[in-house]
Amino acid sequence: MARTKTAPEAEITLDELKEEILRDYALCVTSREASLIGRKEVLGGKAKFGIFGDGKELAQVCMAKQFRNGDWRSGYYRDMTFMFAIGELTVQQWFAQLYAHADVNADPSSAGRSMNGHFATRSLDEHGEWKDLMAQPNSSPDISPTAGQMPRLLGLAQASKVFRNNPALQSGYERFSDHGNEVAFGTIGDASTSEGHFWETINAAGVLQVPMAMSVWDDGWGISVSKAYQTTKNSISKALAGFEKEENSNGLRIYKTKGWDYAHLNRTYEEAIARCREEHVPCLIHVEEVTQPQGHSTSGSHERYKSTVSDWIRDKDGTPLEEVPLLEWYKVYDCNVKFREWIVNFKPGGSSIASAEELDAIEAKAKTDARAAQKAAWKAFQDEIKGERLEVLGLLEGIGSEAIASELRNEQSPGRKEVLSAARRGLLTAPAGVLTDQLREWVQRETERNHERYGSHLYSQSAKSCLNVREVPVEYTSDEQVDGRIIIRDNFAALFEQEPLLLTFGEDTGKIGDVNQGMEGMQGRFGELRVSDTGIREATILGQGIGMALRGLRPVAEIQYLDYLLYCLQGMSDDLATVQWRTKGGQKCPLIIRTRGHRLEGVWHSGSPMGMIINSVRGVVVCVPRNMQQAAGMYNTLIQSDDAALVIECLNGYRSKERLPANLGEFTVPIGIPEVVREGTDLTLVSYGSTFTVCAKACDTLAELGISVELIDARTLLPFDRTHRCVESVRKTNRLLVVDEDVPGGASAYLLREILEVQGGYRYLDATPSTLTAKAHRPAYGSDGDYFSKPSVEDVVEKVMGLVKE
Ligand SMILES: Cc1ncc(C[n+]2csc(CCOP(=O)(O)OP(=O)(O)O)c2C)c(N)n1
Repeated sequence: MARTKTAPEAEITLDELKEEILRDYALCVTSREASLIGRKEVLGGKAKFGIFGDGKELAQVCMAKQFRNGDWRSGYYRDMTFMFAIGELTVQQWFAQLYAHADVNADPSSAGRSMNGHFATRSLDEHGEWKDLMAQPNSSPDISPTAGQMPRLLGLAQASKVFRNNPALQSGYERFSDHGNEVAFGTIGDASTSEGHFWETINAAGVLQVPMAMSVWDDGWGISVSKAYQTTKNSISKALAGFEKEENSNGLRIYKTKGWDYAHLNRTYEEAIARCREEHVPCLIHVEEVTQPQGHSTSGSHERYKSTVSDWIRDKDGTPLEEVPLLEWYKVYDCNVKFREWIVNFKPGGSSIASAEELDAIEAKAKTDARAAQKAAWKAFQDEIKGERLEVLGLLEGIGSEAIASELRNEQSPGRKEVLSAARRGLLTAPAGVLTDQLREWVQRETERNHERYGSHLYSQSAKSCLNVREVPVEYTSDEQVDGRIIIRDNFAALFEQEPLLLTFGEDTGKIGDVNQGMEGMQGRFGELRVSDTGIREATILGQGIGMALRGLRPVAEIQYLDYLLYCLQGMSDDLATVQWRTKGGQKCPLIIRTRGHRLEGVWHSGSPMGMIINSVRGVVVCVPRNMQQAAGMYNTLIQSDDAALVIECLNGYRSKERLPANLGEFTVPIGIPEVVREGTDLTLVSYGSTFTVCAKACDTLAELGISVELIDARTLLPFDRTHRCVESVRKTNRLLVVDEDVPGGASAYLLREILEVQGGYRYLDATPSTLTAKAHRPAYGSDGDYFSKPSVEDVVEKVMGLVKE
């Protein structure tokens, strides 16, 4: 589909105007046809679920006119027309995603991994290297949680501010930014503005003054729940009035327009986006009177809850004329219907730009085009599977599995599941022979292919994967001992010198250099743009990091305490952890999250919920250094890599004395390689983080008691022990204890499974494989509270003695 024109910068001729309007109309009606056919495809059983952009076409076409190469979108599932309009999605590709066609050429957004309506562009080439993002329109990858697109939108917009204002980024970064002239376009449904993420983002954008253009498609409903239950004063623009920018204040510009009013939509977007782009003042465009002709999605029908509701037909001044049932109102205010009326009545220079017949012809063509695109998408999807089915049928018949073969033959439109399931069932009872061997090989080959189709790219697969970073040993030229925080600070200073794209931000990170002074003096040295304070808003601190990393910057987002990571765990889990996977390597997000945790004092300053974290962020590297030298080495590794990572510094380590490395900013700690810190023969003890120090002390006591413990620091939990160093130790000691300060069955259970099951450690055990953890309750306050809540030296000593005696 042809891309719509961007905003006319010069006067255009009447012919050009006519052409543009009719192209817009064609786009609107073609998109509508796709939605109508899409619903039928789902209800007819050819796709699982459908959610469409019908009723929202016109506003999206008008928004798209202001979207330039280099701009970014962070939106939601209604935006199909916008994606068509910016030329980053064809109708056939849209249908391919509806069918879950697991091929990146068919569905470039997600290679069949996301349900329909989840859009993304491709920022990376096939090697995982950045493409020229300024030569293409960009869309960050959509996720389903309502308002989940908001935090990253803030970061996408903030990147423009950083590129515009950081003198070191004015040349050499042309593929990421043109002096910060890029706008980040957000879209959201009116009901989703009820989410905290929306408010947090709007507030932060108002404070930060970044080029963020937020459109609200207001159809008045969130599935079956109307605006009356969602939004104060029934209007998001009214509710946001206090955020409005005044003459000498920060804040947002707020615009109101109607989803069916082509001329007004165009004027509004033209003004709003131009000012947003130029002045870096965020704006909110409240698009009202939007309809939803087919209801929310293919799950259920809206007649159930809308048939008792009515709305007013009004004259052009807004005076109510007639109250009609809502579903009738939808027909009158349908944006495509209204657009058609407008075209017929629009007479620049006294003559119409199109007759009713011309518009009929456009509509007829839209029907044909959409149907052809659907058929082509279905055929491409089915052809691959049909080929696979034929191969399996031949083999099944050859080995005499006639019943399974005929079941597969009779499947109307089989998926890969049916084909592979038939092959595997056939193998269960297959006689030995050449064809059975072929079938087994076929299953094996397809299983590998399907892993590639559905499971690749959880972590970086590029040359910059953190697993490929060269190990550089730490060097010392003196015995100078310093507070741990100095190592962090001076190491970051070295990294900031090396990498102009690096920046950090968080609560108290800027002026005071974080609450533990790990960034002391850094703001003075590197400027407020690179070392900055944020509001208390973890979800959008994370979002700043995600958005900026998607645009090529190297953000380090600081979350003040591990306990408060929960506020942004949703984004870490749903968004950050899945970026590479859900785009099948189309985008990457090399964000480093820096936080501090484990034991200190107080219920909410000493948690170590590592099981919760590692089980929710597969796709993110999780580092649990035992001291600041290790932490610094991990940062040095991660900054060279394009994986997303979380580093948890030890809260009680900033004032502990450590030797000052000589090669700060250079030495690296390998990811996924534990360290045997103390060799021993009686028991293997695996630990990490702050508990590691407790274990080290316990080992001294145990040595005095004649027990020799091999003490291993896991160092990273995701990934864990890639070289199976732990089982090597267990093979020697025949006893295994995992110690941490998570709840019982938390991360310790994960580590036990890794060593016993994945590494096969169960074979070498002479005693119960054990864990020692914190209690199930939260850590109580004070030193006594800590002693009775978390594993102590005595706990470790007694546990080890018990195992050795067993
Ligand atoms: C966090 C979360 N809660 C609930 C849902 C289920 N859900 C999907 S769409 C939707 C309604 C959204 O309404 P609105 O934001 O107005 O967008 P619309 O679909 O009307 O365009 C809900 C509740 C979800 N996807 N995510």
